[in-house]
This record gives sequence, structure tokens and C-alpha cells, in this order.
Amino acid sequence: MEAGLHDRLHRDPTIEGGIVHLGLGAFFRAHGAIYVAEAGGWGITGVSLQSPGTRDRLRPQGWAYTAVELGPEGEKPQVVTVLRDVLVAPEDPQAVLDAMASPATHIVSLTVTEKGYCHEPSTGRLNRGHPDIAHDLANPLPRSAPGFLVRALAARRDAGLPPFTVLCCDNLPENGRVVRGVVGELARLIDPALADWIAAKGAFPATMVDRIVPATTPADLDRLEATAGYCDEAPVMHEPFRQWVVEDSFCGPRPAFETVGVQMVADVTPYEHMKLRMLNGTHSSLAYLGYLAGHETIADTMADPVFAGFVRGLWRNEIIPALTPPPGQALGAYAEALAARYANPAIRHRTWQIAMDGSQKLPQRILGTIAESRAAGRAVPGLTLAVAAWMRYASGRDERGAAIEVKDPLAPRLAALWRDDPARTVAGFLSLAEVFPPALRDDAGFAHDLTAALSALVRDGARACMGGRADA
Ligand code: CS2
Repeated sequence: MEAGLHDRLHRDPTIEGGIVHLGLGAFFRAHGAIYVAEAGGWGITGVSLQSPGTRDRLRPQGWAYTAVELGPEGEKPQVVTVLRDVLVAPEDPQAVLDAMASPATHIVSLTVTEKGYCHEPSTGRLNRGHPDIAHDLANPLPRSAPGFLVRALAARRDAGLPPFTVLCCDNLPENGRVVRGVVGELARLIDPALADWIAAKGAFPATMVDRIVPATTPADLDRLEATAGYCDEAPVMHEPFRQWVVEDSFCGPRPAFETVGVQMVADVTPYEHMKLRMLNGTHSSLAYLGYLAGHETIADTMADPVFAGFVRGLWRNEIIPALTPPPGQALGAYAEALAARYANPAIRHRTWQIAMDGSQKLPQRILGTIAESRAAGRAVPGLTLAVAAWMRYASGRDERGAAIEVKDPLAPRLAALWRDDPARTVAGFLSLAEVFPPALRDDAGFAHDLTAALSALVRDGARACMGGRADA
């Protein structure tokens, strides 16, 4: 089957062109890749920007892999054969640029996580001090995602080709605008005429992506082998639910996404805000508070009535009042659907996994809601407690004094901000300009509330603090 697929992708004259995808993690393979496969007629060249592991596991399988739907009532495996090649950028960056600059490529999509855009999370601007950006300014063979986009776009312009559409599939607000911004800034530093060409001809549609995809575990591999009867070294696990909302502004051909349930719209912003603040905002809140309280997964936190009540209170009292619903979407119903998705016992989504990279995630997930609510005079005690829990988590010690493996690009700086005095800890964290927007850094009332929340957290523990704020 695999060799046949490979041949077909190169010979089938109905295939109009290709997609190069940067950041071939489990999320894209369980979400965007499946939509592309269903739409038909397109193949994907995957690119790992860091390590060869995924390529090495997929190659012997002819790039095919199993996507396993984990529903509360059982598992459904599906073989996905849309990948036609996988490249590893650090091994051969020129091969990646060649694939992106090929006339057959029309779309470069990305899931490189929040930190992969080398931007400052609080402002969205390119972080010129980032070591990979410094490298990419000085070298034609890039390391960063923005570097690959800029150098490949330059090669296309020089070859007289149109640009590809840049399709960001990461959980950033107005993600198309963010990528357009970092690409434009980097291009201008390298070649102002290139920046003008990209600004005039390029397309960076915004998207909202949604599917819960926990990391695959060795136990998943064994279970799949036992039930499906074959060995897959690189399957992905996902919940039944999926949603993809895409701004319909491509500068070249695209798959017939609208035929497979992708919502093609003129403005993605209300969908992005709803999803980032209602799903990811509560995911992060449950991750920090849940981890501190000793819960291993999101489903475990939802099975704890104190947490289930707390998260419902966050939606009803703090997050929904600050949102404009997308057309035809009732936010109360969206919250109920999220509660059911979180409670799915088949999904073992670890609080530790979601807690990763908090400095890159908090601004769009939680801090925006807090800043807007405070400006409008609405109280946000639960979200303030979640920020305090992030600070406590980032200190690197849990409530019993055990070490936490904190994964965050700012981890050493965050740990060094911890003091025995909560007011001083809060002052230190609030000085992080790349995380907190000016409206919160200069808000003495917020510093006061955050200090009170952190003091209570240290004194009483996460679970006790949340009990008082529950809304069950
Ligand atoms: C999660 C997301 O890991 C995380 O930070 O909040 O990956 C979440 O599962 C997805 O955005 C759901 O669409």
C-alpha cells in the first residue's frame, strides 16, 4: 500500500500541487493532515525542524501512520497516507528550502508551537534577540520557522514564481497576522524589496484549529498492535471532536477544504478568541492548579467536583462575559461541550504536557481576558488564581516540595523570580514585559489580587483555594 501511494503522488496528473508542513508533530498528523487527506488531490511533505525521530519511525512505513480516535465508547483506527516525504531541517536545510521553493508547492502550513515564531508573546513582534533569528539573519541556511519562510519566499521571487500561502495552524490569536508580522520584519532586515514583494503578493490566512491530541505513549503502541494486528511505530491518538476554521484568503490553489467540514470564513477572530480563551484558557488553568493538587490528567481533574465546579465558574462568570460569540454559536453550549470533551476518560491528557511553555501561552489564553475584564470593572478571581498557580508551578517545586520538570523557554528566569515573600514574587513576575501586557504590569489592583491569590495558594494549597471559588 505504501509504495503504491508514493507512486501515485508523483504520477497522478490530477494532483495540482503540494503542501509543505513545518513542525510534523502529533497535532498536525491528527488534525490538518486528515482534512487534507479527505479533501483529496494533495500530498504533504512534512518537515521536522528539530529531531529526526518522526522521520525515522515513519520512513519504514512508507510515511503512512494510524490515527486512533479515542471515544468514550471505544477506539477507531484509521490509516492516513497523505504524507509523501519527511525532511529533517537541521540535517539538510537546503532540501527544505528546495521543497518550499518548488513550483509544485502552493501552501506552507505550520504547527511549530507558540515559541516557534520567535516573537514576543505580549506584543506579537519579532524577537530580534532570539539566537535562531540572529543566526538566520547572518546565514542563508535557516534554523527558525520564520527564517525558512523568508528564505524560501526569496527563492521563489528570484525564480519568478508566486509566493506560497502561509497557513499558520498554531494556537495564537490572529495567527495569520502574527506570522505575516514576523516574516515581514525578518524579510525587511534581510532585503527590504523582498519584504515589499511579500506584503504585496503573499497571503497569511488566519485559522482556528481544535482537536485534543495527547502525546502518544508506549502503552498506546502496544494496544494498537494488539487490536489492529500490525505494528505502527508512529501512531497518533485523538478525541472524536475536530474543528478547523480558516480565513478564505489564499494567494494560490488550495484543497477543497469546504467539502470536508472546514469552515471557510471571512473573519476567524471571534472563533479564535472563543477557542483560545474558553478551551486553552481553562486547559492551562486546570493544568497548573491540577498539577499542584496532584492530578495527572485533565480527565482526572474533571472527575474531581471541586475542579469541575471551578472550571464551570470560569466559563460562566469570567470568560464568557468577555467574549463576542462567533455567528450562530451559543457560548454556554460550547462550554458544556468542552466539559464533556475534558471528561472523556479515554483521553489521558497530562496536566504536565499542557503546563509546558506557559510563558508563551498565558498571554493569549488568560491574560487578555483578565486585562479586558479589569478594564471593564469585572472581577476575575478564578483566572487570577490560575496565574498564581502558574507562578507557583514555574518555581519548580510542588506543594510537597518535590521538584517539577518545568519546560519553558524562560524556565531558569522564572524559577529565579521565586521569593518567600509573595508580594516580591508577584512584582518579579509582573516585570516580565514579554509575558504581561502593559495594562496588567501597571495595574496595582491586579498586583494586589495576584499577591493575595499566591499567598492563599502557598498557605492552603490549590484544591482548598479553588473550593472557595467553585460554582458547582
Ligand atoms: C493544549 C492544546 O497542550 C496544550 O496547551 O491546551 O494542545 C489543546 O489540547 C488543543 O489546542 C486543543 O485544540
